Amino acid sequence: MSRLVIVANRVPDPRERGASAGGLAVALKDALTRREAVWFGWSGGTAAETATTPRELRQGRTTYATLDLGEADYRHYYQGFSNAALWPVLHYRLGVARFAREDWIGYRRVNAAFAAALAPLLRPDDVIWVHDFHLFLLAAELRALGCRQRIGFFLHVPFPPRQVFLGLPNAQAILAGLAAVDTIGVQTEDDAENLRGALIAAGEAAVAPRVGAFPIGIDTAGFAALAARRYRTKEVDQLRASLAGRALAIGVDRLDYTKGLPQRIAGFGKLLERFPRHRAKITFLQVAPVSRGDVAQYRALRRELDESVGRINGQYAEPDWGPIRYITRAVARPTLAGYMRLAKIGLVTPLRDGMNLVAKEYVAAQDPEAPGVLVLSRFAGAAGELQGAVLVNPLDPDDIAEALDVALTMPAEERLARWTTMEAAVRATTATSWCKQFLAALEGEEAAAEAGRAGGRRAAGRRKAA
Ligand code: ADQ
Repeated sequence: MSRLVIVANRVPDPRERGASAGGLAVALKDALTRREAVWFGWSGGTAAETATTPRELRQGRTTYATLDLGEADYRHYYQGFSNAALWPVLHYRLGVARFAREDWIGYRRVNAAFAAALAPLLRPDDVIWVHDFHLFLLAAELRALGCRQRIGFFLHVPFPPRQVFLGLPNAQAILAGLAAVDTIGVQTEDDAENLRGALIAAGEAAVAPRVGAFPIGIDTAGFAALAARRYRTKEVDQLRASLAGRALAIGVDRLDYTKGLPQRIAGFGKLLERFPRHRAKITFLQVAPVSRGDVAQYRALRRELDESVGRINGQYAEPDWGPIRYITRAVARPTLAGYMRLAKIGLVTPLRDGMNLVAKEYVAAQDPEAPGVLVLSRFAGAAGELQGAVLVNPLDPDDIAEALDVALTMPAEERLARWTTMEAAVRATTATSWCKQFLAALEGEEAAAEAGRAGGRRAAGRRKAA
């Protein structure tokens, strides 16, 4: 089997794997244990200049090859073009995006630098799988260096309608860069339609048929087992005891303006205002560790949340009950899994999200005898599969309040019926199946082409013999 080369902005530290690992490391675990692999990308560290030769660390069958980013590249490529321009635009938020020519230049420079550092590590029959919006141009840069390997690209975040995407300066260059990719994966059919539309509008119609939807999943059985185990630990016991018999609603997100946190908090406030029977009967725990804390919009979001949580707690708290518990520190994943199982309501209301794995994790974490209710944004990719959720418009606090009321008063049979359909969906698309399907699409064509070439050689051989 040929070697798999994963390229992603961030490379996990293999020494920190195990129970606390999240994100892409979990999704790729199966693929990485079954074949020789290289995982290439940014170390997470900075230096005066971007490194030209990666540091390599071997663990199991995977070589982790990482580069430090130069200070200027960190500012322009990472904070600038990736986080301040692409991230908002891809989440339909043109108005929040900040564009600067130096950021675009930095983005191109780092994509080229990554390609130059990766190319010498490649073998002719490697299969390359590039991840996410930080590296839209990597495939084109590799091609420019003469790399002929199969290259796949997967976009973890949404792709907006072309009218939005084309508002991004340099949109055209990004779409042209995708022409170097053999298989382009996105999370949902809507994303695929949008990307195809943008490619066609940009004169890259030939690339459009290479775009397909590959919804990402979780390690469903693993997460369910983790939640069941962690349910019986001191941390979860303490949380349970502190609720004094009240229901728990939980939100788990990175502190990001796409996650709809202000509207969610406002929605919870509306619940207490409009449905007084739930006052002092429910506690909302929001875990949202600070991410990208050095970007201005994120600092503003933090201030806004501090204020609105304070306001609602001030208005509705009783001496023995506070409505909202809000934690901006990181909480370990295993503990979160236990909390999710305890929570009667999972509140997942991003304004836009590629998929949202927290929604799937909440479903997997439930006690099959007495599952909770998922209140889910219709604008999360996960909504396509999780039709058993109570779906809401995440921009509308009143809609969130009404959904919470529905969830809190839902009869046990309906809860079970809804959860059963969702659990089946979460089990049907897992991290492993996602990975297999994408690689089959990427390599299947190669295998077919290889078979075709072999067939052609055999036919030529027969003709010669005849
Ligand atoms: P994210 O925006 O990071 O990912 P999400 O899918 O919700 O969003 O979470 C990814 C992982 O991070 C999950 O395993 C989740 O449990 C974990 N996580 C989130 N918040 C956490 C917290 N507060 N503490 C600990 N762990 C936390 C991007 C896209 C998503 C897409 C994923 C995967 O934005 O739409 O689902 O990639 O493709």
